[in-house]
Amino acid sequence: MDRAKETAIKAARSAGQLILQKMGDKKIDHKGTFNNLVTDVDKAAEAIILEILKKEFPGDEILAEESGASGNKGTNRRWLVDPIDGTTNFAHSYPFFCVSIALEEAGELQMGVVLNPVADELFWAQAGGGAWLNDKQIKVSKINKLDMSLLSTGFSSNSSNMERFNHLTNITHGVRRDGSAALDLCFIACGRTEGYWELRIAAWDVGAGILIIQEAGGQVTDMDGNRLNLTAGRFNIVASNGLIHKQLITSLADLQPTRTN
Ligand code: LIP
Repeated sequence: MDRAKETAIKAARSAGQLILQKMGDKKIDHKGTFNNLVTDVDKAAEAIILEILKKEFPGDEILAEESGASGNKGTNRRWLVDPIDGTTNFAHSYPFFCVSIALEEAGELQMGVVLNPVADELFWAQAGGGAWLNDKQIKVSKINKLDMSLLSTGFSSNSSNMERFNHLTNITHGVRRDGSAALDLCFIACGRTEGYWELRIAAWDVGAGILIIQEAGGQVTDMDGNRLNLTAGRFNIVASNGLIHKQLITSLADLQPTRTN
């Protein structure tokens, strides 16, 4: 698994270098709706990552945000790649985005890497090996009360989440909407926030962050508190330091006008 981690870090750093170089020189396009953005840099960064992964692991399957599924479908090893998580931020040169790369084996997350190239923060984890920020091990926070917690969420282009955002904002220390699910998850892992939720998120957005939180002592489930199914196209997610998980699930459920899956 070390070779997978080293390869993922190499790919993330190569993509991160290009992303920073192109911050002031990108072409913005839309995927479907007017506010679901993609740039030429997303695609170029993904091409760099996939070239490195396919050279090192030609027998593996890859699911990437911009190019979809590729590689060997018959294997039980699947890479989850988001070349720029936080594309809308990047498109506006708003400096909060990352590269997210994860590896699943037989349906279990084994390795995850999230690189924030602006802050030069590399979050990573291997199953059973703890969670790390650069060369320091990280742990979730010890805050055990929802009303003392700082949360985050996202508004993927086709989900309504405003009522929950308002409600949770009023009963906690606040809810941040940073625009990068992978970094939202890593911020829980290193104790900067205590919880996160989002509707209709994709596996490539959260695969690496899920393992990093779990290895940092946190918890990730669906909105009912059950195990996530990463093979679903899009799914609802709740993540936390574990200590506030039940309180967060309950508060979100209090408000669900209709169950959205
Ligand atoms: C983004 C997610 C974010 C979500 C956005 C978007 P992308 O991923 O990280 O949490 O709210 O709608 O899906 O598209 O920048 O890779």
